[in-house]
Amino acid sequence: MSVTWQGELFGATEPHIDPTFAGIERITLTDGAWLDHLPGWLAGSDVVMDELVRTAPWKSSTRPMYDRIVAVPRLTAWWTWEGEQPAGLPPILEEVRDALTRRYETAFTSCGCNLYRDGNDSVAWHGDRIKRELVEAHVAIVSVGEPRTLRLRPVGGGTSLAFKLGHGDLFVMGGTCQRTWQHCVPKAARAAPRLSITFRHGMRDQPSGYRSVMAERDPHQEPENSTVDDWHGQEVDRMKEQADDAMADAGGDAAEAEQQFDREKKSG
Ligand SMILES: O=C(O)CCC(=O)C(=O)O
Repeated sequence: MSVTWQGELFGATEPHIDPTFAGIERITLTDGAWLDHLPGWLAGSDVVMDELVRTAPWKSSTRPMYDRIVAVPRLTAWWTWEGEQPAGLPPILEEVRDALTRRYETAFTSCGCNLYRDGNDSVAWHGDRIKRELVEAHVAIVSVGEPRTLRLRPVGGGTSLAFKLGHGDLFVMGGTCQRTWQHCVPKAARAAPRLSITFRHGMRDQPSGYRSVMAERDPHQEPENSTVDDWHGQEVDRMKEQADDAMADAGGDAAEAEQQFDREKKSG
């Protein structure tokens, strides 16, 4: 795959992290949600970006939306830990996972990567699917490459927050964040490649004594876990959310929603 991007000087050193998380900032949101933000936590992030761009098992997907098939606007790659270190994962990401597991007392069991090739790539407003299982969850994102804006907004409306994430920044969404807030990476008029590396945990994989509180289950819903199917399920959810957002903006008119979706894709 050919993705052209230019790293920064500091990003080209041997990849390493600070296991003490010195300087991490906790931001308390409403309704029991919080964020942890540590800029530049992963040093040598350009090396990691370069390796992942070249070697990760990138997938490009399509999804049905209304009566059309649309491309998912980014590339994705996915690893899970099933007893052993997943094949092909850069060793530094195993270190990242171990450090996060210790700090958040959470057994992170999957690593999902999104590659935003340019400003046309994006992810729509959503809360991660783990919200259906757990009232509280940790979703830890390490961003490499050129910073892109990640926005958050409370479910049900309110002022949104914006963070520019790239070059080894760590960003952890915790507490009720996946249930009470939504996040997205909007399209941008111009953007160099960025890659987000997200560590998630599944409910069944938690050690005994894990502190999270289980959500009340909807009896009509299938049990879920962080699996490849779950990842694809999330994609379907996001496309639906994207379609719903466009529909709401278009006053419920499906044809107008589709046109708006096309306009957004074109204008970036
Ligand atoms: O790229 C990011 O920072 C956000 C990724 C994301 O929201 C997701 O994969 O669910």
